[in-house]
Amino acid sequence: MSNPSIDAARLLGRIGMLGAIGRDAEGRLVRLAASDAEKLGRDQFVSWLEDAGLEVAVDRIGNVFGIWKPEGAGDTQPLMLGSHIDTVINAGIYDGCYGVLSGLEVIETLKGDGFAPSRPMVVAAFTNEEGVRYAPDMLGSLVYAGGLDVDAALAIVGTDGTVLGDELRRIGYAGPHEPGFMRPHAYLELHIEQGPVLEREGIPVGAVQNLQGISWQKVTIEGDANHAGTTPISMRRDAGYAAARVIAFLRERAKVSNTPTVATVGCIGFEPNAINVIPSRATFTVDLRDPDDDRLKEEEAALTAFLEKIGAEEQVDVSVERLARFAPVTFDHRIVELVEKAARDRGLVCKRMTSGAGHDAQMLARIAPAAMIFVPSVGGISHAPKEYTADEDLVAGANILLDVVRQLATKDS
Ligand code: HGY
Ligand code: MN
Ligand code: MN
Repeated sequence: MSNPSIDAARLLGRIGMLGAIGRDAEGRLVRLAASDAEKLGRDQFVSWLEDAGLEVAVDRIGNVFGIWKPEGAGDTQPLMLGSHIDTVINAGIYDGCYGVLSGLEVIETLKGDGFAPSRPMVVAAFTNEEGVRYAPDMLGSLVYAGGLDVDAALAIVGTDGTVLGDELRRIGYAGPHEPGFMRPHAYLELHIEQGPVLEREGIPVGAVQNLQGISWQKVTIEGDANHAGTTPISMRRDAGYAAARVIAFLRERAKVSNTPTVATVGCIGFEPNAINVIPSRATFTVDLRDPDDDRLKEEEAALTAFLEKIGAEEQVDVSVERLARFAPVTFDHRIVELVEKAARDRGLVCKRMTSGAGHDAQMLARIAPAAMIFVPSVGGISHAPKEYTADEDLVAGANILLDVVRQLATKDS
C-alpha cells in the first residue's frame, strides 16, 4: 500500500479558518501572544484537539498540547510536533499555524488509519513565539526547554505594559502543568521557509539542518529637545539624527559584508515626537542575525563601538538593554536524513538549508533531537499579509511530516 496521505481539504480548511481569527478593525491579522485575539485562536485549536479525541494539556507558560496516547504506546517519551499560533502585526496566515495544524492533521490521519505508534504523540502550540508583545521570542518553548525560569517569564512586562502571567490568567491559559512535563523523544516542526531560497531554486521541500543566531537589543538615545527653527545645527543634541546614523551604520555594514549577516531596526520611537521639536529621546530595537556565532559577536561588538562613537560625536547619552540572544543551533542529522528520504520517496526534490528565522525547534533542540521541514514562500515574503504558500506545497510538506512521523513512531526508532 502506498503511504497514506493527509486529508488536504481538512488541513487547508483549518489554515483558512484560523487565519480568519484575530483580525483587527482594518482586517489585519494581529494575534499577539496572550491577547483576546489569540485567545480566540487558542480556543479554536483546543476545540479541534477535542474533536480529534486528544487529551488537552496546558502548562504554566500557556503552551497548549494535544496528546494521543494509544493502547500499547505506554508512558514512553512522546514524539512531539508543533509550532506557534501567535502572530506578528499584520501577519500572514501560515507562519506557525501551518506547523501546528499540520501536526494535528498528521496525528488525526494516523489515528484514523488505525496506525499503532510505539510511543505517544503530541502536537504543541507554544506561547509567544513571535516575541512582538513580550521579549524574548520563542519564549514558551524556551521555558519548556528549561532555558528560562517560568516565574521569571510570567513576570515579563510587555511593550504595552501588561504582565505576561496576568494576561495568560485573564485569557484562561495559565495552565497547571510544569513546563517540560513531557520530555520529547524527538521534536519535528513543519514551517514555511519565510525566505526566497526554495522558490528561487524551484525546490518544494527544505530539510533544515541548522538555524542562525539571533541578537535583540533595545537602544535608547537621550539628547535635548529644542526648537527646530532657531537651534543652530552646531548646538544640537539631536537624538533622532543620532538614531538615524546608527540605522544607516547597521545597514551599510551588513551590505558590504560578504557574509549572511542581517541587521534590522524594526521599532523606533521619538520623544516628544513633534514636527518642530528636535527629538530629546530616540528608542529603537536592533535585530542582528548570523549563522556563525563568532561573526554575530563581531557584529554586536561593532554596534557597541559605534554607539560609543555616536555618543561622543553627537553629545548624546546612549544606553542599551539586551532583549534576547540565542546562539546558532544545529539540528539532528538523523532526522534531517529522514526528511530527505521521505521527500525522495515521494519523488520530491529536497534541499538542505539554514533557517534565517527563529523557531520553537531551536529551543526543543536543547532537550531532544529536533529538526524542521520547510516549504516555499512565494516571493520569499513573510511577516506580512502577502505571505503565501501554494496549497500543493502545503500538502506536500504535511505528507513529508506524516512520513517522517511514521518512521519515528515505529518501534525502535
Ligand atoms: O523572529 C523570528 O525569527 C521569529 O519569527 N520569531
Ligand atoms: Mn514562525
Ligand atoms: Mn514569525
